[in-house]
Amino acid sequence: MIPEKIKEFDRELIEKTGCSLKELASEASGIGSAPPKPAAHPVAVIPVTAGQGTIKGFSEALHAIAAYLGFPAFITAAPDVSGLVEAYQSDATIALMADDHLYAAINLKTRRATGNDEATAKGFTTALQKMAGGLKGKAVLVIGLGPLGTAAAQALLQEGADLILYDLLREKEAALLKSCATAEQQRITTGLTLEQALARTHLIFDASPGEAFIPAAMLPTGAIISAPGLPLGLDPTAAQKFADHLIHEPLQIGTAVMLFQALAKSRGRFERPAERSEGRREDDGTVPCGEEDKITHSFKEAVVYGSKKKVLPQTGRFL
Ligand code: 2YJ
Repeated sequence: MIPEKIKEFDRELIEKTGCSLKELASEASGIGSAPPKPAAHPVAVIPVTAGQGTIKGFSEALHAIAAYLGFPAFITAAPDVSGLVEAYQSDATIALMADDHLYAAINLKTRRATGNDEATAKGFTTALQKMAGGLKGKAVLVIGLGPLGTAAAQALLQEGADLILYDLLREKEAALLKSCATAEQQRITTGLTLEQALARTHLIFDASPGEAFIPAAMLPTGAIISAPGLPLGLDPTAAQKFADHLIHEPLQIGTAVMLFQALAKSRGRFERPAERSEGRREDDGTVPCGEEDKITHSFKEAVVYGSKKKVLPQTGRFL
């Protein structure tokens, strides 16, 4: 359960990265050295009944994460539009809400909107960078090139890492490579088998929805793994063997980064990667407000509140 385990999670995060959740999120969000004080920014968590409906414990988990970071947080009494009205009337700064397709934080005062994929990619890239003692000039293997993996590739390039891209659908590697600037393309390797890729680097970003396809024997000595992908690509033995250098959780880091990104001063643009083949992108790779609906993303399986449960493949909802 996230609400009960968040302190323990933070302790482990500090052990592995040297940073607390708050420090990591503040750094990953890029809001600078003097971040706004969470205490001054109430967060309204709005349950959403659209589509597959509310998920038991989901709003409570978001509430617990926001409160742990020092935001005055509350769950609106009513869901959906009434909840949004309640958030405005309560003078909340940030609304947190998710339907079957998108999990977003919206700053109700500045109109800045941030999305979970991009925030999760930034947060887990920062975690990898901390565990690795920097990423500049180092090769990082990105496994799984859906929206999260694509956002991670962008974040890792920004950190100065060289990339090895791997996806079961090999055409995704070529498409991502093609979408990068020429200078970035020089830093990207594609077309390797997973075994070849893992023989070239010990730094791994697992954004794949595949489960337990990486046995311990395939991982190099000293492997360091950032794994927001659900479920975990490492098999249970590998996960246990590399536990001290593995970060894998479904909600805390992404939500924390979203909250801090939502406090950034500029209105910004919607911070989520577009499907490469669709959707207009700005020069900085973000998607303009109003065009988020062109984006798709899904989880095949999610881990929420400490128990593993299947999710519907069509929607990838947390269950
Ligand atoms: O309010 C609720 O309880 C539900 N409407 C929550 C729905 C949660 N959304 C999902 O599970 C999305 N498919 C996942 C979005 C995360 C994107 N990285």
